[in-house]
Amino acid sequence: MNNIVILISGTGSNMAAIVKAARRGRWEARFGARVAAVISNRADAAGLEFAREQGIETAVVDHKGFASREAFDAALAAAIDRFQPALVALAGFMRILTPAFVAHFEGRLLNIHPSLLPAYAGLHTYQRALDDGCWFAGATVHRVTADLDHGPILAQAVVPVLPGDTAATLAARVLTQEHRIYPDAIARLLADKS
Ligand code: NHR
Ligand code: GAR
Repeated sequence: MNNIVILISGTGSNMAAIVKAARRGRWEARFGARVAAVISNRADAAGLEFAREQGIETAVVDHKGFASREAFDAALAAAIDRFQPALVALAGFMRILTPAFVAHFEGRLLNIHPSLLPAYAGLHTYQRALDDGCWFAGATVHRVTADLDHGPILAQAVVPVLPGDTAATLAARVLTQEHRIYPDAIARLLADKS
């Protein structure tokens, strides 16, 4: 079985989009793939409730319970390894991962980032794009490397910046595209494997 583990920190709408795409696209029949677990670093992440309702295993590894990034990442890696995943998808996961963690999951780690990388790596992407006067913004699916938001690009979507946009309205426009390109990129990777 090609297990997929999804890491979240909050709402989990990208995670939900992947779960729904897996069902609609019959990933189990076509690729032998399923979303095996959703893991959050925050116990109050809303996405955990959706995952439980779908009958998906959930786990919480709270970064605040660890003295160092290395210790947190080791516990997180152990929680993920239980599922022997073919893919680990960061979906609004908000903790920077150590080089050791990235090496352990090399070739299996993906992220969706709310900008047209390599523009606007890091946080506050919408406000930075607005402040710079960009006419376009977007989202990127990329492989995760130790170099934050700099891994190989697997998919991008471009959206216009519209008059009167705020960070919130731009984020909402970008997010609808994220829900399309992230499941599509994962399905392509699974198709390549099978
Ligand atoms: N880790 C590595 N090694 N490489 C990447 O490309 C990663 C990563 C971990 C997360 C997602 C990323 C994004 O898409 C991601 C990509 C969190 C931060 C951050 O500064 C930056 C980028 C991303 C995720 N986090 C703060 C930290 O100290 C905490 C912020 C918070 O908790 O709100 O870890 O944007
Ligand atoms: C998404 O826009 C995602 O691209 C972004 O957070 C949102 C999560 O939404 N990711 C980051 O900013 C990573 N630092 P979701 O929880 O509803 O999927």
